[in-house]
Amino acid sequence: MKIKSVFARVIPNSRNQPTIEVVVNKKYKAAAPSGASTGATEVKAFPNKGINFAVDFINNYNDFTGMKFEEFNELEVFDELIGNIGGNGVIALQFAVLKAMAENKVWKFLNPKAKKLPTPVGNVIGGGAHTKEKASDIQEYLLIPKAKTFEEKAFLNSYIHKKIKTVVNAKHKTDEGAWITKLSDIEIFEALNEFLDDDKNTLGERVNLGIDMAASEFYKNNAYEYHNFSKTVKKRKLSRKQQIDFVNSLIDDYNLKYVEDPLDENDFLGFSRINKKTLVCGDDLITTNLDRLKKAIKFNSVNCVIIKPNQIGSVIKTKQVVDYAHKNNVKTIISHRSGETYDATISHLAVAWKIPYLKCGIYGKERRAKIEECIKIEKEIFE
Ligand code: 2PG
Ligand code: MG
Repeated sequence: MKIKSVFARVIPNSRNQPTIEVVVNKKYKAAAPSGASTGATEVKAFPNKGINFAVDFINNYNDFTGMKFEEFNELEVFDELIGNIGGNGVIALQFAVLKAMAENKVWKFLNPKAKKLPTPVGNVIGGGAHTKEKASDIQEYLLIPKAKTFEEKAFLNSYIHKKIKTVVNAKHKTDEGAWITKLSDIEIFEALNEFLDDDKNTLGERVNLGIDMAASEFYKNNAYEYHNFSKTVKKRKLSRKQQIDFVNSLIDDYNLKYVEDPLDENDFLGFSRINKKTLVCGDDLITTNLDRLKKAIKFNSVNCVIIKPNQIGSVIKTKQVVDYAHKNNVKTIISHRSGETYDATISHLAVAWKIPYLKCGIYGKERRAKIEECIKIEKEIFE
């Protein structure tokens, strides 16, 4: 594939914040998302000189025309531009060139033998940094459906999302399309469990629960500060030890199968004390960074890692993290950001790289884009 043109521009993400879109050869478009609960060790989304500088740099300061690309690894040449165009600029550029190389069939280009779709992990109730309203301290209550096909799993998530609105008396949604409720953190677990167990469709057997605590967001002065803890106790401060015990009791009491960022983003040792009968996942802890993943494995902090390409600002380095995790029996979950675009490259990467889980929300056009893409890929593989 030969580059004839590269064009960058500013587009709004789902939170109406500016992000970057890159178009290669007038046809192949890609964009990068943005987080709200970002990890301290993530790369900068945009350079110090700002997003407009990144756009200008791609359009006017760097001539990409004539460059040839045949293989995934050749995308590494763009890694060095991170200082000029930021992590988001590099990712949008690499995704767009990858799409051009693959003529949009990225999964097939990367792995023509791929046969498995990821399980969609869906954010159904939320709060934390993903809303300005009074909501749960826990950022995401997640559904992990069990069914034969991706399409059936995605349907289960949507069905529950639709039904749960009235159960928790919700009116508004978070940035990721999850319901906002005034119920306390504990009451939400109870409402979800009760709903799943009660449902005549035996949903309890077909869906597991998980959470993303994004605990760094409410870790202040050496304590975890809850503002909506339970029905009777609203404000509650937990020490590190109490937080570890609390998370372990949640795993037992509500049969949680997935727990992301239960502790502060630098507490590798604390993570090692979270019960590994569930998937204990590092997001802000690892920030898709190979050195941090190695440290987490050494400390036995996690058995699962979030994969977000723009946290590390390189699709090549992202792949290295995925490979290293799989080699060391650490599960991977590729993830959207709270400020999203219609770009669905992560769906393709999940299939091509055999990533078992895809966290991409349930509701909202930007989230649906990733789900629809997986349904499309499933049809391409199996029909
Ligand atoms: C997370 C993500 C996505 P953000 O914490 O896992 O759900 O949120 O993009 O705001 O970092
Ligand atoms: Mg997270």
